[in-house]
Amino acid sequence: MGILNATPDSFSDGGRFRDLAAAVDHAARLIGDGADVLDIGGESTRPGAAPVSENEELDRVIPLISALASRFPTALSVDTRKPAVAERAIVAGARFWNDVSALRGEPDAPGTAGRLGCAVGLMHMQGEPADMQRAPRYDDVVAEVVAWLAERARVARAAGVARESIWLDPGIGFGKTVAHNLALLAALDRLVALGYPVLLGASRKGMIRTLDPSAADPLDRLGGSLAIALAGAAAGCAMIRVHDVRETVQALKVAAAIESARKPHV
Ligand code: YH5
Repeated sequence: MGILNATPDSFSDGGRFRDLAAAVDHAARLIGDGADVLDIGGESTRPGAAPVSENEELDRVIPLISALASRFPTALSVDTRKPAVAERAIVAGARFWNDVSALRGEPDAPGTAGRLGCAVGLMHMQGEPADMQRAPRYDDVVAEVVAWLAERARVARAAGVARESIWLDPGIGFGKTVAHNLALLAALDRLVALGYPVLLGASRKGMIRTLDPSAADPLDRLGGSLAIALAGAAAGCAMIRVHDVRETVQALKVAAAIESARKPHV
């Protein structure tokens, strides 16, 4: 899954059309680099980010999804917590609702997902983006995240979402310390064992900087992002959300080739 930048360039005065053209160019590059899915979000959910209105999110995301759906056969994902935005995105051609609130954004979120019949990504988050990194606390982070996601999957299924349309995501960096993130990454097999496909997103995230203080610039976090992608693939994750698609696809291909060369030993 390639992350498509759909938030406006605040340093450009070219307006909406320039932002749309730049996003289409970026999409073409991600597809050429080997992305199977493009994730399109109009709301920043980074720690401390300001909320975005529904109209603003629609204006950022819907014209872009329409433009991409008419140009490329690649699956499109909409990263939103708002059911109305998800619905318009699916109608415009998106196939996947990536919901970092796991259908808790609004009361009609589960019902909307069931009615739309799209695939949904349910991500774990403790707290809200505005305050989630203030004091993350768990007794047993792995057990709590796995049980919480199993419960959100149950809610989705009760609302009519098909079992095979549900994806689970541990939400790296969303209300978690580096120790919590590492415990989750070391126990991904327990999430995979629930039987739903697992989506993992850690590309360029802050934990990489904590482990390598020289990587203050997110662009200097490719090595750490690849290490996490490979750990995820080894544990059985079915999709990895990344900025650097070409490098990640290459790393995953080499790891898969090594895996296929493994000789069974008695
Ligand atoms: C995710 O994990 N994450 S938005 C801070 C960074 C870098 C990247 C520079 N949406 C996820 O990517 N959806 C986001 O520091 C997501 N899983 C799913 N399913 C945060 C992000 C980022 C934040």
